[in-house]
Amino acid sequence: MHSLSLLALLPLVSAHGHVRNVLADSKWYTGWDSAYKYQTPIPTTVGWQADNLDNGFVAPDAFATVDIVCHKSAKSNGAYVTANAGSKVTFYWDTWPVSHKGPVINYIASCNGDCDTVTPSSLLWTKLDQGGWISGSNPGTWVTDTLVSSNFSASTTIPANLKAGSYVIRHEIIALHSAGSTNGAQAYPQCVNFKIGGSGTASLSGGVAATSFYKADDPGILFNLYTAFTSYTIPGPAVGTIKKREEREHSRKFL
Ligand SMILES: *[C@@H]1O[C@H](CO)[C@@H](O)[C@H](O)[C@H]1NC(C)=O
Ligand SMILES: [Cu+2]
Repeated sequence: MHSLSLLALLPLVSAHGHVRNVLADSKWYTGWDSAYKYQTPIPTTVGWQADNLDNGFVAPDAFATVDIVCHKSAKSNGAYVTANAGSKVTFYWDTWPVSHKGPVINYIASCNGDCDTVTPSSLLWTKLDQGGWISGSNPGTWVTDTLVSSNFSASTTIPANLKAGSYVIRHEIIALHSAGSTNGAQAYPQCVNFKIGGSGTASLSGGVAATSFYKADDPGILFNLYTAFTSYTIPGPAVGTIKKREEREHSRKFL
């Protein structure tokens, strides 16, 4: 692509948001910005790169494809956040439109080795935590409003006794402003590499492929914000459990 058409793309790029920074254990890391695609070489970042040049979304008709894992044509981009089990991690978007209300969800998967060589479709995910509807309706107050009023940030906590190793956290906003129509929901996933330290002994179990997270007609995917409602069902698997090495027959909620 030559530079003239690049310039033409720039106004589009500012319309939505991307995970610009990640903060963990008091250290800042660079997330991902589609503008990096045009730098030679592409700078290494903790955020996975993807071909979402307009900061765009994955639509429900692609929820069963590899695009939903870490976004379109995603791949690990060379760097890792270094954090200990039990640490808080904060994802900073550069901006987020207030109209794009919906759930914010975090998942984690083990790379079983080097995250840089892992294929997205091989990752098995455990849901770490989730937030969605807070109050009101039509459209109501949502965790995305909290994200906007918190300097476009949202946090998660690495499970305290997770064993050390390389992991990917998949941070995601699902925008519902058009979700009253079939194929109208918008998933904005961003994968981030972690080298998790500490002396934890627990491993993830029961993880699922991202291609099985959501269906186009899930109640939390096909959902009309612009009507009166009193509840909202966050889509995807239940918040996960991890198993302690010493007592594999028991499992424990993360939070
Ligand atoms: C807001 O977030 C950005 C990172 O996206 C950070 O550089 C900045 O310091 C934050 N501002 C405040 C007031 O915390
Ligand atoms: Cu939009």
